[in-house]
Amino acid sequence: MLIQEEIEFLDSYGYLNLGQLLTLEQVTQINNRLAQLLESEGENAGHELAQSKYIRHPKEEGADRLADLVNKGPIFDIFYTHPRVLAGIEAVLGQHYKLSSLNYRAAKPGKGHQKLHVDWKNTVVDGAYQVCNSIWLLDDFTQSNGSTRIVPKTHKLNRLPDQAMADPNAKHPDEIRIIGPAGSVFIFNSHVWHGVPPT
Ligand SMILES: O=C(O)CCC(=O)C(=O)O
Repeated sequence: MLIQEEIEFLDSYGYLNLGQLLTLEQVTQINNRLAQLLESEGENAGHELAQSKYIRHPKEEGADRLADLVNKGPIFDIFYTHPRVLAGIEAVLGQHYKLSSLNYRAAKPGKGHQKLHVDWKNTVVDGAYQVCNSIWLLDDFTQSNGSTRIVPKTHKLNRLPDQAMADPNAKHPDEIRIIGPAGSVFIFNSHVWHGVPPT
């Protein structure tokens, strides 16, 4: 489901653009369901994140969040069953892995800034990666609308942004943005430095 060049790119750079895996009709249906959930969950939206044993996210003023989407409708099944996504995850983690969580995050205009970070508590040695993300673009990600930033190749550095940078909130000279039309999907190794730029 991934060609050799894609596997090699993911290994070298720490991310991979899988292309548009959702039609615009699917994107609209998914966004409609997310809007319903945001409305019905109100102040409680995303509360499961605070309960998770693995990821503890405080409530964020600058971003809308929903969590536990695995249990909130079959429309979300594609996010963790698409064969190209599973092939990307397997390329990073090997054959034995499990789903940790399926969440929604939408930075509000001008907000949602995150310092460069990784989604694991420490560095890993010899490519023994512990976590891998897929990120599904539910609107167009552009250079200027709060798209995710990543610093390619940093998953192999054996240093965390907090250790290596004077200010992990600052722009990194090698950072790139994940950009693409709605419906696009990226895999990124969660040990690659990533975050959301100041806007
Ligand atoms: O929303 C994004 O673009 C990145 C989110 C992220 O890295 C996180 O919540 O750990």
